[in-house]
Amino acid sequence: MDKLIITAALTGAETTKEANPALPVTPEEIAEAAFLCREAGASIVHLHARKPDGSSTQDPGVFGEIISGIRQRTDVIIQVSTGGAVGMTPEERLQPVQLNPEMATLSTGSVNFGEDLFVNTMEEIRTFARTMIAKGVKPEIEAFDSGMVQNALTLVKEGILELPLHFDFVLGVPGAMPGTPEALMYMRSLLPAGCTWTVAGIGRTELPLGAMAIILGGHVRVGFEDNIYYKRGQLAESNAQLVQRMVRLAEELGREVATPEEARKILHL
Ligand code: KMH
Ligand code: ZN
Repeated sequence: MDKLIITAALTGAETTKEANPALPVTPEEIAEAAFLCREAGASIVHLHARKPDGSSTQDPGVFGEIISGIRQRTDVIIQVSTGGAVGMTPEERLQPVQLNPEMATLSTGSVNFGEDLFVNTMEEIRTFARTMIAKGVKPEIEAFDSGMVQNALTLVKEGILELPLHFDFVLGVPGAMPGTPEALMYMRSLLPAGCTWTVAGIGRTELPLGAMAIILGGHVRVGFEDNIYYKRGQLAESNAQLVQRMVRLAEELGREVATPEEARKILHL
């Protein structure tokens, strides 16, 4: 079994400081959180950016500040979001890919997102994928529902993407695939041989789905984008605290944790 790749989703687009005061929001806070998560055992950081007022932005200037702050501190793999926040235009969302990060997310379908809609038409998905491939940026397929796996495989048939792909099953978003063991097993069953996958369980599903992924040979995403609690009624103190818990679980279950260099090999970066 490959070593475990832990991704830290540090900020997200939706989480607020009001909900968890430890949320990193400024470029300096995000870079420091990335460093601490790397120290704790994360090999990838998934990045969103915020304006000074805390609202979500895909401004490449702000992403550039975050990325240079991280690069000054550590060798962690940088993955930018192209999901951004609901309501942003595709052009707006794609901007951080211009900074040549090692990875970027690629959402391969549309989905209800609580009260909102997260829209990704097939033509938009193709444009995002072509842009990433042209720049040598490794896409991580964000699959909020099973049809999104099928859409990614359609792009493989069309010759736009190549196997093996790397997937992130985002489970437990209200309106999308639930964060249950059955849902994870089903999503995994859809993948062609050789593909890699990680799981981002939303809210209280982060911990049990992470434990499943450790056992099944998948990888794990944790962090304030997906979950702000350490346990019921107790806020997490930091993203690194959530990473540390996954490292401890992996150790107990006999799965070694990957360094960024090892993660690059596993993901063919
Ligand atoms: N904020 C969500 C609407 C991604 O980062 O690629 C989309 C998202 C996915 O967070
Ligand atoms: Zn995200």
